[in-house]
Amino acid sequence: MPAPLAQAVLAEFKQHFGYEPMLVRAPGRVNLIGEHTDYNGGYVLPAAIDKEAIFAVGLNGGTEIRLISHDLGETFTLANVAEVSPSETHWANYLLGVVAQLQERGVVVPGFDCVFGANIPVGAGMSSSAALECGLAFALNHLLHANIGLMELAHVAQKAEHTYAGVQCGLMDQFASLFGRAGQVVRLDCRSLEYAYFPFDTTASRIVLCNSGVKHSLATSAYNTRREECERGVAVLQQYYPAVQSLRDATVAQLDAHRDELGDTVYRRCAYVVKENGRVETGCRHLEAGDLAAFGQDMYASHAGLRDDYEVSCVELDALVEAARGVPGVYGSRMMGGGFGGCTINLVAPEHVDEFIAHVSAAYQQQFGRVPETYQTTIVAGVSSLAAAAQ
Ligand code: GAF
Repeated sequence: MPAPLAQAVLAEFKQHFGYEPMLVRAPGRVNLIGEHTDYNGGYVLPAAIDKEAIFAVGLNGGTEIRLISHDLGETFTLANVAEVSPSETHWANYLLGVVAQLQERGVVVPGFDCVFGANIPVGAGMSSSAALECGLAFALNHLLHANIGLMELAHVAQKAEHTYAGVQCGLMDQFASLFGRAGQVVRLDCRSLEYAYFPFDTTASRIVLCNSGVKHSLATSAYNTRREECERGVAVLQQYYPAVQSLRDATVAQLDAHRDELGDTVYRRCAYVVKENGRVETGCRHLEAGDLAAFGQDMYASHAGLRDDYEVSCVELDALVEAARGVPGVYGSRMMGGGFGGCTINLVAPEHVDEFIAHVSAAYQQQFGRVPETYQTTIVAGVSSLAAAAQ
């Protein structure tokens, strides 16, 4: 039997549209380390998790797009799929952007119906938007026999985010949602697009997320500004080091040599990215060696850089990281995702998880007057269809 969310989404589809759809699940993601490195040609270390979006999708034989958000109880209709364009309906844009990207690649998209629901907290840095994009892209690719490979589907979803949601994101979130593997984290080289899976040993550590519950309205513009600052840094370095194509190629020594020309802000942004990229490489070695204590130190260093140099943290996230530090069994803690709110990711020894949650919740409540939501996550497979037999 599919999970309750899938059953509810399927039932709503059949009730509204009266035929059998394809059912697809698309997970959110965590990122162990490597934040804001993806759009700098660097490395990331994400995994798909057991928070997911569920889609029921079917071709309706006409030209209409009919979308229903199960969670919001809202509908969106477009009379002619050939006239797709950004909408005032915020949530619809993640889906319409995917249609537009498929069309740009020459796929003829006919009318279709879609009901979707998700248990990925929105704005929590767990990639709810990437799950929406990837789930629909996967479903339409299948239903239309478009034969677009998974990596290209990740680009379809990423471009949908750029063009219809206005976030100039990297590829990490869409890649993780599509390429996740149960029980494994995956290191992606965001330049070459080569990737390698690493087992994540849940007997040694659990991944616990603590949600600050904060969503800053300026997050999108600040994200895009960070990207521009990194590009400005690269433009300065390229005058002296033509081999520097992105910050992935730069060194701290090069940045130091041109600090005045870069200016303080751009210097700090770039220095953070260069160091964070190095942390993904050393972090993978620590994970392979089973040295969680060393990996955890990289996580704390990552958070400090995101807070002080990249300036994408906030007091609530800083407080959650500080509350985690020193709790027995906690290896490391840092903010996760784009920042300006959302979750911290914490690696915690299994036998200490309850104590950790109790401690951090009490500390957060004392400081901010509310208990943070916490999630013990499991690493799952990437986007897939739910077998017809299970429907
Ligand atoms: C967001 C973006 F969508 C990702 O591409 C990535 O840049 C991340 O922020 C920061 O690492 O999730």
